Amino acid sequence: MKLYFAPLACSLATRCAVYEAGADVTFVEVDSKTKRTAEGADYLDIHGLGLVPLLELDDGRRLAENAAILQFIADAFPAALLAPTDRWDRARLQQWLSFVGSELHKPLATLLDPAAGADRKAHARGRVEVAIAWIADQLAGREFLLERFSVADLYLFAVLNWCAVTGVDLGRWPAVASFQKRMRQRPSCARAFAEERELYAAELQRHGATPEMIAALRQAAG
Ligand SMILES: N[C@@H](CCC(=O)N[C@@H](CS)C(=O)NCC(=O)O)C(=O)O
Repeated sequence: MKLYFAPLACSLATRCAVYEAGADVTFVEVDSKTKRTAEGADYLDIHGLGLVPLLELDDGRRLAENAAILQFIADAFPAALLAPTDRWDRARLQQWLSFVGSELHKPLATLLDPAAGADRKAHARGRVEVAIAWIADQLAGREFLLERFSVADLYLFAVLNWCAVTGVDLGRWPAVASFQKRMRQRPSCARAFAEERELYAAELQRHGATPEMIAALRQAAG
């Protein structure tokens, strides 16, 4: 399998899932600005929307969308216990994947978008705060979004990382801040984050960021 990803994008969740599963996957970096892959291809020829993640199977079939890819990995490697199989709990997993994708990922992405104006950003910030407050309520007294660890936790981890660079202070929601701290310490997440942070710094450098800018971003990202 191949995973098309961009450093520290939402595709980080799938990298974590791959490490959790011990799966044999080739990672293909996509440059967010040029849309070229590290293999030299035009990514828009591979995925017309230019979005990551994209999973390519050995027979060439391709699967897009975080929620679908994460569940596919979970189902392909059942021994890793990354998703519940019980019908109700599976529906709750899908509920969380949808929630993170629509209520948190998208408004956080607006905060990261240099083309978004102040009004759009203010609206997005409000949505992010409502979503995180909701997650904080749900996480009270528990370790994971469901009764046990699942790919939904990985998706949440991947997008919450953007809070540090968008001025969203997770300290306002202690249950969420400690969730994120726990996830950062999980071996799959710690490894994936450290690897992609270096790749992200390299991408910034390719696009002209100074060493000082990169150091400042590294510090903000933790
Ligand atoms: N609905 C998609 C959204 C994926 C997405 O927004 N990916 C971002 C990175 S986090 C991306 O590829 N952005 C590049 C672009 O917008 O051109 C999914 O859940 O997979």
